[in-house]
Amino acid sequence: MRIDVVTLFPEMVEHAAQFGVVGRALTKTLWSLALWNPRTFTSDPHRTVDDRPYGGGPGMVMLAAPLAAALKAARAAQAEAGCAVSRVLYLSPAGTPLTHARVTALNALARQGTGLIVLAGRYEGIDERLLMREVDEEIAVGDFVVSGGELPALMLIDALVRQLPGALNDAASAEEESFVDGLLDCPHYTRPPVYEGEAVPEVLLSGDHAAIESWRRMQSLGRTMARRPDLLAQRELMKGALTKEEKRLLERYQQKE
Ligand code: 9WO
Repeated sequence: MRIDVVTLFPEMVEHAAQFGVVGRALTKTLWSLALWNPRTFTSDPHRTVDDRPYGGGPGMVMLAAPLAAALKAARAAQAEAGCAVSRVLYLSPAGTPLTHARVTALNALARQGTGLIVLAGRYEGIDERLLMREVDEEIAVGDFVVSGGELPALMLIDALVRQLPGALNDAASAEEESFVDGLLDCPHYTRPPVYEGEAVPEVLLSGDHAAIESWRRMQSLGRTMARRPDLLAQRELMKGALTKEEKRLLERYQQKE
């Protein structure tokens, strides 16, 4: 998988990509990363990348031309590296939401040879004409605004890379299936058996694997119902109504609460 990032702060992305699962996958060459700073594609003495918004208002808008030049370089580098096509992704609070399913779809595209170019903006935004001409998908990682697209871009990249075969160990990969099922994760416990007077749920110490699995499923269903009823509704559309067993587990969870 090949990812290029266009950003005014390449060091931020480069540095963050060195850690944990994502960094290990980079060392294993499961993916490769290249960074492009639009400032290096300017020719004026001040290396200008932004200007005041037409129509007035606060803040600055990123100029189209330096971004276009950076994107052109990224596309050329991806073609040189063997990518048949490139897909440009813009991280923005005005994008459509990133979901597990969307990550999986992008991961599949990238594995089939599409190079991903991730555009991270700063200031109040990017000239709309650049976005119109260059961007294939506008993606939001949540309904909030941050100071730039770099952290959202890193979230997208992390989600994409951890889905690559060999990025996670087999046990962890199987664990991932839980979100695929459209439910929130169950609670986790480790030693000590009693912490600050709070004991680990007895069933987890029982060695009864069927009972443990059933308890975890109950917790996932109960938490999803309590915290993210929208996910349960979505799951119902995808997979049909709750099974009798799932209804029974939810009732048992609600009795305990
Ligand atoms: C800045 C701003 C200031 C006042 C009123 C509204 C405003 N919106 C923005 C804004 O959207 N700034 C962006 C900063 C410009 C593009 C990059 N930035 C960004 C990306 N902030 N938050 C994101 C983002 C991306 C993906 N998912 C969630 C948030």
